[in-house]
Formats: sequence, structure tokens, C-alpha cells
Amino acid sequence: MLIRDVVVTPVAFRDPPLLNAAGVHEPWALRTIVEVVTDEGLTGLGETYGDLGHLAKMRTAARSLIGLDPFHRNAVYTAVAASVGADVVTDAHGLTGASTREKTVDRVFSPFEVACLDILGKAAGRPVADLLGGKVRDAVPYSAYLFYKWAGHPGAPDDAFGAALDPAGIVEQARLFTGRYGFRSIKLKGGVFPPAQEIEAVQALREAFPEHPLRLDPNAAWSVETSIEVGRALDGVLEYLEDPAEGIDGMAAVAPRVPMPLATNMCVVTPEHIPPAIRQGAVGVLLLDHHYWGGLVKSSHITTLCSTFGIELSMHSNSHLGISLAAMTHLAAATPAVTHACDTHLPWQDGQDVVAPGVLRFVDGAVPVPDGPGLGVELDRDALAVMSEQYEKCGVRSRDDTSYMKSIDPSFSPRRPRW
Ligand code: GKR
Ligand code: MG
Repeated sequence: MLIRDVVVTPVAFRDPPLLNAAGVHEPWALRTIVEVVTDEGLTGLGETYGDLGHLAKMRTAARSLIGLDPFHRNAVYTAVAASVGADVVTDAHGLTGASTREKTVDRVFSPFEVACLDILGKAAGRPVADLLGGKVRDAVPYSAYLFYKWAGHPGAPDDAFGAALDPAGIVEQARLFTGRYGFRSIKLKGGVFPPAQEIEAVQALREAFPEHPLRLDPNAAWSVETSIEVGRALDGVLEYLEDPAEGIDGMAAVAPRVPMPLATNMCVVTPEHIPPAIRQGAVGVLLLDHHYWGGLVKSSHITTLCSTFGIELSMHSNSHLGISLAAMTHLAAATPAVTHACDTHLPWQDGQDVVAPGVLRFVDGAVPVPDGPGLGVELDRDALAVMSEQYEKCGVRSRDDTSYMKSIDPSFSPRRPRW
């Protein structure tokens, strides 16, 4: 079997004004959809970031895959690495940690690897979870991912979610998400208001949801001292505290002084970060993300390594669509070490998707693992065409939460630490 064609399509979809330490989400979020087609007529799907620098790398890499065998992931990785060369692609928003050359290659490789696994699954008539060792759970639990937010983008009508700018608004948002999807864990994106206000919001969540594990993630907006104060104030309330302080050094200074484990998707984001993080005892939970940890197989290997060192696993997300949700679900379903509910932004997309409806759904806060061959999802070509046209027209070419926020509030600064 040989790869005959690779189609790379950037798409844009509406995104609410979600607030974070870097600023605020723009009205359009970007993704790139990958279709890998074989000479036997099988098509595999992948999904990744849409920022222009990354998209350019995706397009170059796509050309280098023609003629390769989708079974040969080593050859595919080598071709991607050669096409990336020595370049390092960075994110403007800075919310997923430092960029390195290895992380750049892993990010470009990931959607092609997922598409190849989709093809192999289709060829074998088996779900991708089977290619990763088989399901250890029939459904993958996700958390309600809460954000402070405005009622709508400035100058636009209010969106379907309403404003959430204080503890009562956050509790109301949690009720909406848990009511609609049945989530049994809750994560609050922090780093937006002074820590005392965010502590109050978490305490309000604890009161309203006494049984739900809770997490708080300020994206390294706090100093070491502030992180320790917040961690101690939330003793017994948080399942884990996510990226309170910057870098492995900052996290290692906080970890032994707070009562709960620290989690990260910022200071350990590529294999070369693992040895120093372990040496320094910086993290208790790694938020895995196959989009930058080199695809599903490499991510699965990373979980084995982490388990050896006593690091627990959960999963990180960014604004995404259904191909990513399907891939995350197969990976988490086939990975025993992912024991915490995974993050997903999908509810914020409010039904916009490139996959045909019907397969992916939340039941009691968990996504049942698709049981069709491969990822088990199909492209909705009409939806893809609409989102591709939205990309052409929307004018956004790279996610930039900070510039958008500054256009609304010129005094805003994304400096870290902010408190
Ligand atoms: O969507 O604003 C966002 C999040 O802040 C995202 O960009 C982060 O990468 O969800 C992520 C996180 O857990 O830090
Ligand atoms: Mg995070």
C-alpha cells in the first residue's frame, strides 16, 4: 500500500471570547484538516493546528510523503523531519510551552501519523484503539472545561454561552456544561483575575459540585510565592493544580510546598523536558497531547515512561474539531495510564464540525469509543467546504489572543508572572 495523495485544508470556525492569561480567543479559531489517500483508495484523516507557520510546514511535509507506505511510520517520520529541516516553529500565544526542533517535527508528523493509523485501521477492519493495544475502557471521560468569558465578542451579538466573569457566572457555566454533557470532572481556566477571585470561584464550584474533581490552570501567570499561597488555600479542594508557575524550575519550587500534585502542558512538552522534570520533581501529572507529542504511538510510549517514574496522565486540549476528539478518544481508551478525565474544548464549538454527525457524543461526560474501522469518523464534505471558505474570508492566519485583547484593552499585558 502506498500514499498516492495528501490533501491539507486549513479551516476556520467561530470561537467565543474565552479569556486566558495570554488575552482572549479571537472570533475565529483555526485548524488544519489532513486527508491521506492510498493507491488502494483508502483515505485517512488527521487534524492539527492552523497557524500559518505550522501550515507551511504541513504543506511541505505533505509533498514528501507521496510514495511512502502508511505502515512505515519510521519512514514517514524521517520524511517529515527532513522536510522541517533545522527550523523551530513557535506559537504566538505561548500557552503550550517552549518550542524545540523535536517538538516542531513531532507536531508536523502527528496528523499524518493519525491519518496513517486511520488507513491501517480501515485496511484491517479494526478501530484505531485496537492498533494501540485495544480498549481498556469503552468510553473516555472528559472534564467540563470552564473559561471566564464575555457575553459575546465586542460589537457582536451575545453568544449561546453567556458571560462568566465571577464565581456565580462560573458556577452557572458549570451547570450548563454538566447538565448538557454529564461531565463528572471540572477544570477552570485561570490566570485571568487576581488569584483571590479565582480561589473564590473554585470554592464556589466545590460547594455547588461536592463530588466533582476540580482543577485550576492559570497558565503560569503566578510567581512561585503566589502559587504556593493558592495551592495551600485550596488544600483538599483540587485534584491537581495545573501550571501555576513558569518552567521546570518554577514548578519544582512549588511542588513540594503545596498539598496537591502539579500538572503541566507547559513545562514538559517534548521528550527532552522529561529527564530534568523528573530529576527536579516538578510535576505529578503530565497532560499528554498527541498533537505535539508525535502522534498516537509515541504518546502511548510516553505514558509508559511516565508511569515508570510515578507520573500520572491526563490529556490537554486546544480549540479543536471531531477528528482530534476521535483520535484523543482512541488513544485514551487504549492507554491504561490515562486515569484522569481528559480536557476538551469541543463543547465551545457548539456543534460546528468537519465530521459527519452521529458517531461522537458525550454520555455521562464520556465519549464512547467509535467502533467503526480506523478512527470511525467520516468527513462531512459540505461542512469542510464551509469552514474552508470561512478560513479564506476570516482574515485570521495565526492565533494571537494577546493582540486581539490589546485591540480591546490597550492596557492589557500578558506578562508572566502577573501576580
Ligand atoms: O484555549 O485558551 C485556551 C487554553 O488556554 C489553551 O490554549 C491551553 O493550551 O487548554 C490549554 C491549557 O490547558 O493550558
Ligand atoms: Mg494547561
